[in-house]
Amino acid sequence: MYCPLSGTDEEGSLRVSSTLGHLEIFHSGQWGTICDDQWKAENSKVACRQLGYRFVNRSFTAEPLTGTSPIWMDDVQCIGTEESLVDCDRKAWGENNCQLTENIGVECFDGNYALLQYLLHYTLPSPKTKSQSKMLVLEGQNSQQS
Ligand SMILES: [Ca+2]
Repeated sequence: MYCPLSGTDEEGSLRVSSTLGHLEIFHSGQWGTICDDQWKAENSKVACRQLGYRFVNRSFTAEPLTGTSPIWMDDVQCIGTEESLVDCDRKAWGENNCQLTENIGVECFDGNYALLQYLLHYTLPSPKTKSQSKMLVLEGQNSQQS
């Protein structure tokens, strides 16, 4: 599940490509990508918060891009409390040693989705009735004897 496009054409604004899933940042009048070098969880946290989401699902290296999209950011190192990726330690705009195969992507979610994930992972199977338990024990004994 990708975050929807939510970028406005403002300096430092973020959006996520709905087709390839990579993160894009607006700088100097143009959307560009962010390199995955040294990417860490704190970076995703800041990115998701900036996009208007409460939680990070995961980050990943997105599908390679073809074309001439600028690689705006590289070696991003956030603490996790920054309001924007622009506030994180990083190389200067456009300075990078990356290819367009190294675009970082993020998946974010909000509170409701978090609850859903929680329920899916932690809902236990309903307790067995007494007779079902007995049957399972008998089957076990049979298999040991044969
Ligand atoms: Ca780098």
